[in-house]
Amino acid sequence: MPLETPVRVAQELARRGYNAEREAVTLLAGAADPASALDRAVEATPDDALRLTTDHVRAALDAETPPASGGDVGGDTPGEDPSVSTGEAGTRSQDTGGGAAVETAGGTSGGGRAAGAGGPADASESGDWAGRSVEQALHEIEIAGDITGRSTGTGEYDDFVTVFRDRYERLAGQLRGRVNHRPAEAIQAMGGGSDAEMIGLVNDIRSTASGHWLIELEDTTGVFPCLVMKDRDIAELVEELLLDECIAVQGTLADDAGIMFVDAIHFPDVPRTHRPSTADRHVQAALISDVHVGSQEFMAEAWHDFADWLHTEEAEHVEYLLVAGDMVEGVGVYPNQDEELDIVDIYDQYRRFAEYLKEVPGDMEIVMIPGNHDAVRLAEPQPAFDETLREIMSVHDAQVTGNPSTVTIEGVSVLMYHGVSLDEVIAELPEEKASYDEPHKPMYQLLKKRHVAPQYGGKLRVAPEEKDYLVIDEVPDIFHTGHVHKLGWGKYHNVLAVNSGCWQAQTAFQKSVNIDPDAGFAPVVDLDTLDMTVYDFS
Ligand code: D5M
Ligand code: FE
Ligand code: ZN
Repeated sequence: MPLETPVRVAQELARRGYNAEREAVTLLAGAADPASALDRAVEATPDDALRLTTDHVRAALDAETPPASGGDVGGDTPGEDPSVSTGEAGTRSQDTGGGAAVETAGGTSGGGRAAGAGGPADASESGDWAGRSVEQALHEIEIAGDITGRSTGTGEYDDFVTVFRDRYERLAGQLRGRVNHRPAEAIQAMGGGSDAEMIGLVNDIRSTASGHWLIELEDTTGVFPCLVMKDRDIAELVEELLLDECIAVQGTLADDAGIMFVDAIHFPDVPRTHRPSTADRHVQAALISDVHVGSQEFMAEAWHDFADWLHTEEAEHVEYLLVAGDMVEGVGVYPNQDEELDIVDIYDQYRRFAEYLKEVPGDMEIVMIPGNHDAVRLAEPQPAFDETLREIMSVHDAQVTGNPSTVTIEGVSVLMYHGVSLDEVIAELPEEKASYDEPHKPMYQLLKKRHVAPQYGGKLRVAPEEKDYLVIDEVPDIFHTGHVHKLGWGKYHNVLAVNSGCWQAQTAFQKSVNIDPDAGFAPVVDLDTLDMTVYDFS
């Protein structure tokens, strides 16, 4: 491939896994033989470097003229090169188990993008690239599990009974094949020493005076106490339990038949053999959330860079944009929030958000669910934005749906959920199983429990409906959440879990509690392979 233009050079470097300093790219493009200069520059770059620097290129160009100016090649020692890593984000995201690289798409670092110019300028620079050409006829989006327009709950006690009964029936259905369970009332009638198996919702978890765990399970016929001894391997699983989640237990009744000694605990879980579906063609989706327009900390520049980048050749296959809630900062969501508002009227916030949405290429399909900062009811499941808000955001013909919803794109199902329950899971579970630094891990727990918000109460408000919309009936191919403002991704039994960070710099509250948000990143997933690349616009 001829490498006469900087954009071509940058693309070729990107193909080989390198980011490059802008001047390095310019130097290469101007070389007598750019292709061989690029080969040499890559050779001269330390193996562990992610970024090609001007020095690497100079070394390579010097070596091109045979009587070289004396042993310069390879003179760059990796340890001395400050630009070897893409910085904090690159390193950290490797830790989060993702395995994909963080690429710097914004700013002045090349990587296939012209600095500062953005959009159309990039297109003209890239030689024969004629700009985005997206075949919208190929687009396919199906939406399921959306509460919008179906809410029947009145908040009465009976509604709670109905929703918990539905939760039990559906999750028990997933566990039934694995245990030969009996209803609580049948177990109550069994004799001492009998083997027993039960499926129930966790009603209570207590530790006994001697440090064992007493778990009360409830089904539609009654409750039964189950004891997990502290020295058993399964005691570790008790640390993962949340109230109201559905599990199965197998064990033996005590001599007086009043309690079950538990030998095994089963979660509804995702089968290890789960094989995700993929798209039939190379097409990508950007998964973002927590834009928080209207906040003083909203990162407008990062957003502009992201939107500009979407117009470049590098992003031509990014045909879908999924936004998992918190479009705007909202009003009155947290105490003293008004002190940090840039736009105080909620509708004006959505008007401004619509302006930002306009920057996104018109040929992209957008799907949006609400979050806890949005102007819809706070209790989950949350319905989609109402007519007025849709009208305000209509500039882009985005699809709006409830929180949660399953959005199937060209055969790949994406469970979108804003993520308020993640705070609860992180608070309840041990650090290694769920933390803000590895936000994909609490997502694994939700997949394991097959419920996006198992524990009712606390910060999480649940609206009782005639069915439990928060149960994960079908295993999704991708699970996409936001809310905790941290970036992290990984695979759980082949399901790609992505928590997408945010577009809001650290707020005063976050500072006070040491939350260090990952702001200005765009995780992009290949729908044909489910591989992830994170682009950095921060
Ligand atoms: O919340 C972003 C993250 O920060 C989420 O983990 C909750 C937490 N957060 C932010 N502000 C507060 C206040 N004031 N109290 C408690 N927790 C908070 P988001 O709701 O998406 O902005
Ligand atoms: Fe948020
Ligand atoms: Zn949120």
